[in-house]
Amino acid sequence: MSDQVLSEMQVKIPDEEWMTSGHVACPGCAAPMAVRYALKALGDNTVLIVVASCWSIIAGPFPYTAVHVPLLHTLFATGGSVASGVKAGLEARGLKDTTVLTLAGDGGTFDIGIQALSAAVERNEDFIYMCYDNEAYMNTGIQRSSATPWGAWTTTTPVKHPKDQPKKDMVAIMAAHRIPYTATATVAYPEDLIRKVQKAKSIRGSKFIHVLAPCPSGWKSEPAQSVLLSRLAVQTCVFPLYEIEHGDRYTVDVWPKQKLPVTEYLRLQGRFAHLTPDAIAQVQECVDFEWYKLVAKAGACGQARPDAG
Ligand SMILES: Cc1ncc(C[n+]2csc(CCOP(=O)(O)OP(=O)(O)O)c2C)c(N)n1
Ligand code: SF4
Ligand SMILES: [Mg+2]
Repeated sequence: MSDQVLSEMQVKIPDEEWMTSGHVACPGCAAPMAVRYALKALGDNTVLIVVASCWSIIAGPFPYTAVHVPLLHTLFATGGSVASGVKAGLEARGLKDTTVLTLAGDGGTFDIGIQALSAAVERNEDFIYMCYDNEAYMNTGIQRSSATPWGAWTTTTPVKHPKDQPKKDMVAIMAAHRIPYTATATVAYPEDLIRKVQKAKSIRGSKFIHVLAPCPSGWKSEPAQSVLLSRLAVQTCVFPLYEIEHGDRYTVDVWPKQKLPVTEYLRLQGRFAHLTPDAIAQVQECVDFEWYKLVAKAGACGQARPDAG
């Protein structure tokens, strides 16, 4: 038996490619994979807004880009406001069907851009905001962000003083705005990711998609293991795949066939190599607590666990 993926039978990955192979991400970077799938879901009637991040580099040097859609580079703090303005401009020109997709890292979303993002989604502006979360400020040298998990090494949380705060729950913050659609995704479940982006496209108003994006350079992991790490994040329940409609209707989209211990995920990443057995037990306890909370919320919305019969 494999994981139960709600979208598996319904979604076919589109053949069309809107991203070229000429991007300049590090080998094994999950960030371009996420955008490749997102553009497959959206098609070419899309404007991509890229907030300052690794993706500003990944897209390629001017006048070239690695995507076959209009692309606008913008400032670190402005993902929400630029998306609002671009959408208004498109509508003023009668281009009501064009999708605006903002792409930002965790630093640009959880920290620096949270004010503009909060304001835009509170107005229920019509755009999709995708945060690719590699859990640190990678482009400038692996500094900790509020998305960095507890216990992780970064250059500003060295091994002797690893991060001592938990990861900010950005999905809960977006859901608290009661926007029409909030979801999590990873590149290990591409049908699930594509279904969520297509669903977001079909809904008018603000949509937030949080994609875990393994970064071999910052996570000290093997480039060939980024998809595996994305899958293990889901199977250990470190990063569950779920969606929330209108802030309170929870659905768990992938039910691991067997919930794996967090060590399966942590041991493949050098950024966690210093963790003691006690520290790992603490991580496990927090992951279990959050997972059972999520299952309870989905249960309260009428979703039964598949293995509950
Ligand atoms: C106001 C401002 N401060 C700092 C920077 C420098 N800067 C560019 S990208 C970046 C890191 C972005 O981190 P994140 O959003 O997590 O994306 P990642 O690089 O990890 O993909 C920083 C600090 C900037 N462009 N603008
Ligand atoms: S530093 Fe990390 S996120 Fe940035 S391009 Fe390299 S692998 Fe990707
Ligand atoms: Mg980052």
